[in-house]
Amino acid sequence: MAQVSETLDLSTDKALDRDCTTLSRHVLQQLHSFGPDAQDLSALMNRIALAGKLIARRFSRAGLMEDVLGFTGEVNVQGESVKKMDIYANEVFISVFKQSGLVCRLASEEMEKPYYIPENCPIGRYTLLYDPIDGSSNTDINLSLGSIFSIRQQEGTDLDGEAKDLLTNGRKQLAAGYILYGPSTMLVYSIGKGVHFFTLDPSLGEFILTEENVKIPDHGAVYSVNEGNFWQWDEQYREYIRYVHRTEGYTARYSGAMVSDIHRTLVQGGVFLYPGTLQKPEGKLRLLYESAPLAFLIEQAGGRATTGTVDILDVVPKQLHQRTPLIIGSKQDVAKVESFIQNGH
Ligand code: P6P
Repeated sequence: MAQVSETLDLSTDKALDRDCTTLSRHVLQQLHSFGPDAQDLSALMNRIALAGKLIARRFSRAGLMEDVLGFTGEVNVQGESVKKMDIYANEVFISVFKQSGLVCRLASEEMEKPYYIPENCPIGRYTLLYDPIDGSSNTDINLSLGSIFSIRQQEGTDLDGEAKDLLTNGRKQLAAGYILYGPSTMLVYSIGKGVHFFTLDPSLGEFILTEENVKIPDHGAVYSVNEGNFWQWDEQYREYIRYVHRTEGYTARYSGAMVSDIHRTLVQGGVFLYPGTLQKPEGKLRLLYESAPLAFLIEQAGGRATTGTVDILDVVPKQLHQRTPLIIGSKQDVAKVESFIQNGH
């Protein structure tokens, strides 16, 4: 009687093994552990994946449903008009974590103060910081968007409810990543052991591993910036843009959703930048739940992220919604922008 293994088609084996490499299994494999900390991180990532599936499902049917798209008429703590999807996605993260027993707080772009898990719910020792929908301007025009997340461990007791322990540098992050709602829904994450791509298989309802230990090219042809702000920048940025305009081999791409632009940069190389402007010298992007998680990922992939003078992961915020200028991407391309900022050429 032939051994079962001798009759199995290896290609089927590989496909089956890949389909079984779910996010939670991958996290445990990464940590080579089944201890409580590993199980917590695995469960945290699973909850994030559930949030991503719920948001992706809403986006995929938004045009067919009442009252999903458009503005709420409110303005958030950032002074930005709020989209209905911003609120929905914010609530999704709260709902999937509230009873998880994994977190004590959720800090979001959409909430002035962190949401503290109520006393009647199991309290965990992690904090989730997130931008529920990054790129809201794309919600009503069916373009790609994302969610950005960062996981930190609570330090101290936070008795005053001011979450001051979150005001530390980005190297304190335990995990970070994003969900990209594009032609396919992808979850990209790192727990400090490389960057890994998962793609949602709607027929399974699972995020399946599609690429491991992704490395960003040292250089790419694309520079990604909103040139509509050209005359609002310091001269050094304008000089950099003149350089890429006149130098063969560069091209511009800018989607309006940073997660999309960062994903392209991670895969193809290049640089994304959102400089400070005359009105907003600190720039538009938030540090704790936009720039720091993306900087964590890009550094894990062999790239760089800087304010222009300081590495993003070394910046210590003074307040939860602090903004920062951001230059992020391939080592050589980030260095080129820094050279114009620091030396004018
Ligand atoms: P602008 C979206 O609001 C966001 O935070 C990023 O996703 C995006 O890169 C940027 O702002 C777009 O801002 O000023 O170019 O429209």
